[in-house]
Amino acid sequence: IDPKDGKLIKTHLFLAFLALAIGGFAGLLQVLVKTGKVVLPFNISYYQILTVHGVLLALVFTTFFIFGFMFAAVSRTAGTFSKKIRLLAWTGFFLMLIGTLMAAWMILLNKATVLYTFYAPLQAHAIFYIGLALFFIGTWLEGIAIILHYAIWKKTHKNILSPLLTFMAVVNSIMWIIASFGVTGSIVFQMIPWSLGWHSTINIVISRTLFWYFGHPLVYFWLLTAYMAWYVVIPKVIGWRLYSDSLARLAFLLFLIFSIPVGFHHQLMEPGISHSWKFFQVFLTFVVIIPSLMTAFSMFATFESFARSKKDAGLFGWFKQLPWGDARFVVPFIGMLAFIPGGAGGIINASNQMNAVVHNTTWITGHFHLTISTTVTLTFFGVSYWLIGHLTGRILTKKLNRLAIIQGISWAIGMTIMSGSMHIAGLLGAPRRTAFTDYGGAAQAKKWISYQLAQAVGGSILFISILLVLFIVIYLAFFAEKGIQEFPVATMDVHDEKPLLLLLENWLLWIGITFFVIIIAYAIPLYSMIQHAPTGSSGYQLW
Ligand code: HAS
Repeated sequence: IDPKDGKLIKTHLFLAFLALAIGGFAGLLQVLVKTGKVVLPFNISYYQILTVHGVLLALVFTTFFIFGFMFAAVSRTAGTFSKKIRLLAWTGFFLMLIGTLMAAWMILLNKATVLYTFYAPLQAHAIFYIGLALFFIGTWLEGIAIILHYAIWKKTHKNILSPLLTFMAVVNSIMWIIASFGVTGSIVFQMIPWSLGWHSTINIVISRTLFWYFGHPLVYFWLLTAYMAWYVVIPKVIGWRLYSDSLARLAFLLFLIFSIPVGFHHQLMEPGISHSWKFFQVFLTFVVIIPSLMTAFSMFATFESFARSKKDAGLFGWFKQLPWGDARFVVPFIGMLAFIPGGAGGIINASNQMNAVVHNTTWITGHFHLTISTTVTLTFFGVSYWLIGHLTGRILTKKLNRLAIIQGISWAIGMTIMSGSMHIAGLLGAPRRTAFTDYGGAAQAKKWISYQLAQAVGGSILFISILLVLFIVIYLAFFAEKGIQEFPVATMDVHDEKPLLLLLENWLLWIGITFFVIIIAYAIPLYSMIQHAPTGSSGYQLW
């Protein structure tokens, strides 16, 4: 990677890890407070710390890391950015930074204790919302930089299939831009006027709907970045090739189409949306599971075909052939394993009747600590263990590699304890997003206490694991042995590209279908929400 692109990427990663450090510490405080044995000093509220934790980890850590990694992937596979594209990306970066600082300032002053979902009726200071709007506009500029770079590449490489990593980054950027229009619309047209006092009421169901229109593709924005590494980087790390280029592209296109029109599965328990539209979006949710199953198939096929090419060792013996001593493989692999129960939990959540049991309980918190905080996050850590060295000209030495494996294993142990107890307590009815309380000595609440203690044990192990990550990352950036660290990219021979090219890079077709499905899933329900705005609202229906 050209050092000029490298600087852009390193700055993104630096901010991501800074957010991880602070957000991780807030997480530790939370699990301790939840035991009922620790009280926060200086009147700091549990919900303020929860907001810091959620915003920094779910929004700031992920977004800066993802754009950093996508820039790296595109620069590595489609060539160095032009000056103009780099300028666009830097402009986006600074907007994101200013927006983050504005939001953080309000959260620290306790004027934006609205959790990471920030939807009405919780209200924050207007500066928080303006900061968020700037943040999203910044991400659009970064996404557009990726798409433009791809378009320029296409002009000079007519009739050639684009590099797979670049293609994936383009799909992820398009999905992000289309999805974040929803939440940015709500911030600009609902939240900012409302927080400035221009309107005294707000249409809550619309604000939540626009949030979840964005909120579910947000989780796939995280996941697809991990999938980029699974499909393209991991096969090379283990010394093998891509299993199937076209399968990977098709999976990504299916995510583009089906990630967005599924937000109602977060609102199954809410009034104001008719059953039939909820049913339709639940159906689409089950469709979007398919590309994940395709990914699982592709990963198994990659591992097995590689291992069997070395030595045919029976039904399961081939498993031993995988590089169990290489952190670049082991750490993301633990993430893949976590996605088996994590994905199964998602399927439970999406099933209407079972959602009634688990909604708003700590089961959900357990679900997303398996998916985003293990599957995705461990993949990001695994990527950092070679990407940072690649950018700084330093190598993952044997000792660092061993430490990185210990980090991955300690994460797995901490998360099994923490997320496991969240799942069980959730099934016993423990509500999510609540500070410690014994509900006036209620018998049911007593059953949750031992699980809350277990969460503190798991959470403390996870915090130690975060310290290990930070140590490895800082060491790789400044102190590790100098040398060339590979950026692994697996390829395969694609013999007849023409038909694939015509179909898979036909953006008009795929984006057209995406909008078509979105309009079917959302147009009528949104119209009905506007039409049936509660009486007493200002008459503008959005408020
Ligand atoms: Fe989810 C709530 C449904 C996936 C994140 N989810 C959340 C929230 C977050 C989140 C953050 O339907 C909470 C939001 C909030 O604050 O309220 N989720 C699903 C479904 C899936 C799913 C159907 N979620 C994710 C992913 C996330 C994520 C991915 C982050 C990255 N989720 C829901 C629902 C709710 C929800 C409801 C709302 C609940 C409520 O009531 O509030 C699916 O995408 C899952 C499909 C996945 C699979 C697994 C495939 C397995 C693979 C691994 C292969 C392993 C290998 C290893 C190769 C079917 C690909 C080899 C192994 C060997 C053994 C050798």
